Amino acid sequence: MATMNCGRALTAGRLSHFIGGQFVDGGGLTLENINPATADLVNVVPVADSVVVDDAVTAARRALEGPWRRMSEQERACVLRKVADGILRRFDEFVRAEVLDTGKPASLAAHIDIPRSAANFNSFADQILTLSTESFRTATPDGAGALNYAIRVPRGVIAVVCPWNLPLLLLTWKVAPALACGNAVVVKPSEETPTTATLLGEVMHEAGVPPGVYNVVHGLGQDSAGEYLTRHPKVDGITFTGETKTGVAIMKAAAEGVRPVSLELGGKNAAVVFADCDLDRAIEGVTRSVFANCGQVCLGTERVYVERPIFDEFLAKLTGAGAALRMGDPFDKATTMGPLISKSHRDKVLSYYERAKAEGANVILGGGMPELPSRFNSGFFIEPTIWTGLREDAVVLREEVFGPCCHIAPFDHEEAVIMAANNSPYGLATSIWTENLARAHRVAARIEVGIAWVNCWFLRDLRTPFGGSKQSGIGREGGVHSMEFYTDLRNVCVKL
Ligand code: NAD
Ligand code: 6OD
Repeated sequence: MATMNCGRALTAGRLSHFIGGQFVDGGGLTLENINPATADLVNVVPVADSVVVDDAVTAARRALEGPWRRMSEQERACVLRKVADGILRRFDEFVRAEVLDTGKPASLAAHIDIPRSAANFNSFADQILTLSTESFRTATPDGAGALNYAIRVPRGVIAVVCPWNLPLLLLTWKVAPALACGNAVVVKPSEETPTTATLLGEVMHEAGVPPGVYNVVHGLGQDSAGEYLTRHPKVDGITFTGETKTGVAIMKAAAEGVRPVSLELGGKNAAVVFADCDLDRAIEGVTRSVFANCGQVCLGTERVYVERPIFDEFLAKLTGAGAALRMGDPFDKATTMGPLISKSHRDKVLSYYERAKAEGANVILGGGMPELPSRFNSGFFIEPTIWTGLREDAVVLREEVFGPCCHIAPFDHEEAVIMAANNSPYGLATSIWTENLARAHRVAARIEVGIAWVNCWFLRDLRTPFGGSKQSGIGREGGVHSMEFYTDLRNVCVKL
């Protein structure tokens, strides 16, 4: 049990790194953490240079020689449950920190981000206790035989590099199984959303996670903390969630030293709505999949295909649902959509809004920036947007926008819509809306994705395989698949 005072995550508007069980400053440079709803400064954040990153990796390596390695799976599971309890005990503090960093409605953070982060620790605590390995009796010429059995050993030091859209949820999705398996981690949260990862350091300390097992370094990606971490030769495995082009850079870094990678990358997900669907349910689900988190969900829908007989009605209802979204103060219960994460991301999304018009789209809803009360007028809000009429090869239909927008097209035949859905370099997720069970199974098996939802969206069971096909990623996490990534299998062969 760690008993030293570890300090505080945040002192006088300045966040710290968390290294070897202590909150530390360092690196010289700083970055400003901005509230996207108001453009106000939230905190100043130190940027780790290569020395600071090396300190964190060294602390993690040292931790692997200490009490953490000697703990049984039961003891580790117990510590993880205390981490989950610690997050829930400080629930409001975590919600507030996530809202200030992302601008998302507090109702969303309280419903999804923070409870799911605690659930990640409880789920992987359960899973480590039920993990089994294989064994074989092997015949030998002397007749006595041999026994082969496999054991799982922690990989070692895991680099965890995270995006900004679901900061604590996606971080804990990787940290919880990594720790359950007995590894030590160095986390590089997104430069846009550094706070909850840092606060989690306090919770880890309170829960008795030994110093050095959980480390956090802040900074940017390329030529900064992210790259120093993923290139560090003493890192044994890298797990990353973010853009596909960053995944390519990280995979190259991992090649040096032949380190394993798990990559959860971008998407350009299609929703397929058949005329026999439960329309109200489909509208509710597609509205969430297009607009939730201001469209900044990797699993979100940017291409909607609707069978022709219900196309007009579907379009009218989805447009109505998009128009009913309320932007503004994230702490106001009436607010249902927050801003985009940053000015530069809004510029990028607006450039796609312009591109859609240039490519001949009919703008059915939105297409620009909203007028909001003065306090939020400097925030990075953007209008929910719906287009029709684009050709399948339009840039806006090929590239991930990562904003609250979608294109809706009619279709006439099942085969044609499967081809359209698969006509993408990405393959992360799809949602299929139909009351015809045989068709649901048939289409789900044909769309080239890691996750196919039928009559639902973002319904998660943490034991199931999660990840992307094609350029949406490599590997699967979740349940036993996480355990496979975060452990090395060692076969023991005993001659009897
Ligand atoms: P990003 O790739 O720009 O950044 C993610 C993280 O990588 C950040 O911490 C960043 O600092 C770091 N980074 C950037 N360049 C790096 C480099 N060269 N070396 C090491 N680290 C580097 O992604 P983002 O903008 O934060 O997130 C949005 C993207 O993430 C979207 O494409 C979205 O689809 C994707 N995403 C995917 C999933 C999934 O599960 N498949 C989940 C969430 C988000
Ligand atoms: O639910 C999850 O486990 C998960 N990784 C969600 C990813 C969401 C992407 O934005």
